[in-house]
Amino acid sequence: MSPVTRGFHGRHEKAGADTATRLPPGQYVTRDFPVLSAGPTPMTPLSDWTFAIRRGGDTLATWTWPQLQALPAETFTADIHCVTRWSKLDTRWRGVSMDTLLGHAAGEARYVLAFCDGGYTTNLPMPDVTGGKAWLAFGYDDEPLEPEHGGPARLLVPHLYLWKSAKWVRGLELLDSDQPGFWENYGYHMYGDPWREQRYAGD
Ligand SMILES: Nc1nc2c(c(=O)[nH]1)N[C@H]1C(S)=C(S)[C@@H](COP(=O)(O)O)O[C@H]1N2
Ligand SMILES: [Mo]
Repeated sequence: MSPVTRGFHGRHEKAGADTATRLPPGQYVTRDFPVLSAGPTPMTPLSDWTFAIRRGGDTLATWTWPQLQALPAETFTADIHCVTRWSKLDTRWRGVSMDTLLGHAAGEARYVLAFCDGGYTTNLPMPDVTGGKAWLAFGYDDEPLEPEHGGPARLLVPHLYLWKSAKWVRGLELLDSDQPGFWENYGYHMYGDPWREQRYAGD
């Protein structure tokens, strides 16, 4: 019989020793990987898939799937935090740093709007998708990223609430001014820092 209180089992996992410092306010740790999608999972064949950097009407750069796979990739571990209050610690991903994809274009815009198959969008300041803080992720736990979690590839920006990590992402639109994306238009915070509990506009 475990001496641990029953309430610590199940969905709300008991925290490890360092969890107190790694868990943003109002979050609990889960071992599950919940799926949160505003619509059906799009299924774009890899032969049709591209990732694009756009500005205004111009496409500044595109990568096909084989071209993306040819770029230097990193395996990295991150804690992820959903605004619905679950956090998942030590998630293991593989992907290409957004620095590699944005290249010199990064310095020329202050914000980006990520766009996706299915029409989802989300906005981020350029400093939050550069400097080693964001990836185009296509692997999870040494496997290809599952479609329900955003495969073939999703944005991963672990230092912001997970709605900023656009699944099925197909590119970034470079912007001079901040423009709300899908959830931001419904009242979610424009920035979404879990450590400052920026869940909704005005937080
Ligand atoms: N394209 C797209 N990306 C999305 C979403 C979505 O509905 N569509 N949901 C967001 C939200 S609200 C969250 S919490 C995370 C959930 O990622 P998961 O389903 O892999 O847990 O994806 C984000 N990215
Ligand atoms: Mo979410």
